Amino acid sequence: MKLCYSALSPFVRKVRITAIEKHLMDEIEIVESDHSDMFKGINPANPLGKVPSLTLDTSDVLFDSFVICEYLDSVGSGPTLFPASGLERARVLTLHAMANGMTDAAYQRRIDSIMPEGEGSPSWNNRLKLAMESCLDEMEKQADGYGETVNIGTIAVGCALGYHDFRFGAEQWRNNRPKLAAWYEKFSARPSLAQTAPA
Ligand SMILES: N[C@@H](CCC(=O)N[C@@H](CS)C(=O)NCC(=O)O)C(=O)O
Repeated sequence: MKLCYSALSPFVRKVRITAIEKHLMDEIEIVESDHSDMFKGINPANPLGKVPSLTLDTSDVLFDSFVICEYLDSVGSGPTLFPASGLERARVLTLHAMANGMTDAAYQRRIDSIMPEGEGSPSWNNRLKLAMESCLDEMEKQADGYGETVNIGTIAVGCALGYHDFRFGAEQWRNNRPKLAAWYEKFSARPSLAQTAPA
């Protein structure tokens, strides 16, 4: 399997964490993305031009990160990260949707901040920042329930918080969110998160 990769992408990180948790890293070859012209996309294997994508030995190309993670979960070993059905599955996927949406908002703000002079939008940036803060507030309410659970929802929360620290550290999400901060400190020490943390 070939994973088209970018070292700092939080979406690629989610796939790498999943691959480590499912004991599949030895079967994955890393292919670097092409950053020569960001306005042309960085991954020719994906019609959307984005990373990650996973090319299988059958020549199938899987994207986006959620689809890749679910595939890896189904072919790897160890506890499942995606509950099979019913309300339990819906809850975990909703947590994933919130955390991944927060990461999307953070990524869009980051891209906006490096656009040529005058091409950014301060109003939209504020809208995205508000979404990130609302997600963080909701995570603080839920944090006691995360406990030691490892699934695609808590993995996505770990990636969202790691990316927030990496790109928006000055916004100090830990202020007034002690439960989430305590949970994240423990969760981010898991080998799969520690080995993939953005440097
Ligand atoms: N929904 C996608 C998001 C992927 C994404 O936004 N990737 C970014 C890197 S973090 C990317 O490839 N950006 C380059 C571009 O859009 O041209 C997923 O979950 O895989």
